[in-house]
Amino acid sequence: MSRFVNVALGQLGPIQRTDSRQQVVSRLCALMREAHALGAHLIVFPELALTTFFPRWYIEDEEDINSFFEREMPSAATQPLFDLARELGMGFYLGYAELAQEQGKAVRYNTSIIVNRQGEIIGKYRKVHLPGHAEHEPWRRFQHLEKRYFTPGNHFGVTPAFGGIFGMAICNDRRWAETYRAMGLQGVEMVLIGYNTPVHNAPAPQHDDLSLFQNQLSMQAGAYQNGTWVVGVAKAGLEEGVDSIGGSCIVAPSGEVVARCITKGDEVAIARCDLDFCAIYKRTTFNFDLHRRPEAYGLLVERKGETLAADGTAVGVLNAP
Ligand code: CDV
Repeated sequence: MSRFVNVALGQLGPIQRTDSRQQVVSRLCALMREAHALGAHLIVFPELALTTFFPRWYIEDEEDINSFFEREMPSAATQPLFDLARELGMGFYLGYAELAQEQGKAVRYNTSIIVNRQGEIIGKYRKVHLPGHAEHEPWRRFQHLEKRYFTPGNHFGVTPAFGGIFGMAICNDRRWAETYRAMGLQGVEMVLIGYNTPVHNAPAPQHDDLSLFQNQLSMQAGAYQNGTWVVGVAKAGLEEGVDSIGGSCIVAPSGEVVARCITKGDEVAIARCDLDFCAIYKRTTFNFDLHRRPEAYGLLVERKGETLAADGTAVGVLNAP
């Protein structure tokens, strides 16, 4: 049996601060039309795809900060995306900054949604792993203030979509094994990820030359170790003086890259992905029920020379002579 989903990478080049939502949405619509012409059922856009990557700036004025956030989805500015999805019969994944109201208080999240082929939102995810820092650090060439501007999400769920089981993650999430495993344990068959990754890593500049390699490494490992497709999409190129990696790609459950963007601008690349290709990995090498040893993965603590599992049961002797 085969369950094919034709998936398009909707990579974006830079978005400058002065670019309006309307200008960005028309670029996204152009990518969607191109992907549709190539036979796509689903297009994946990057993290914070509606604006420039504003956490690079220390901004004090609350209204200035809020100008990068969406109070509703769809909004007047983003409605054309939903209309086009319905017209073309094509779904999309979109990252954006969300200003939510919770118990009468405004809360900011780094969010993504899955929209189905009828143009309806069927899943929402709020970024769990927020990188960077919360206070202004003037020694950096540019800031990475996600910890200041966003509240972390608290859940990796999965959504039935496009005939399979879909998951979402955002940028830094892709570097964490737990991201994929949390969804792998729920049977995920395709994980959609958007990212903004500057080439320069201020706290560890010696890693700058490895940024593209480590991007792909994380997604290939996550795909293979959980028997799932992984689709990673960049906002790339020189944005407000900061150079970000491209390297958007689609990774099969085998860990192989089956499609890849080659520029750092707006670009579509497509792959025909068989969701049934996950099963052979989930049934054999990564059959979790058969081979995982959760009892060995708990937090280990030492008590009188014994090693204890998190529930207090003795599982061995630490530092045995
Ligand atoms: N937007 C991100 O989450 N970017 C991080 C950077 C700070 C390294 C990333 O993991 O790509």
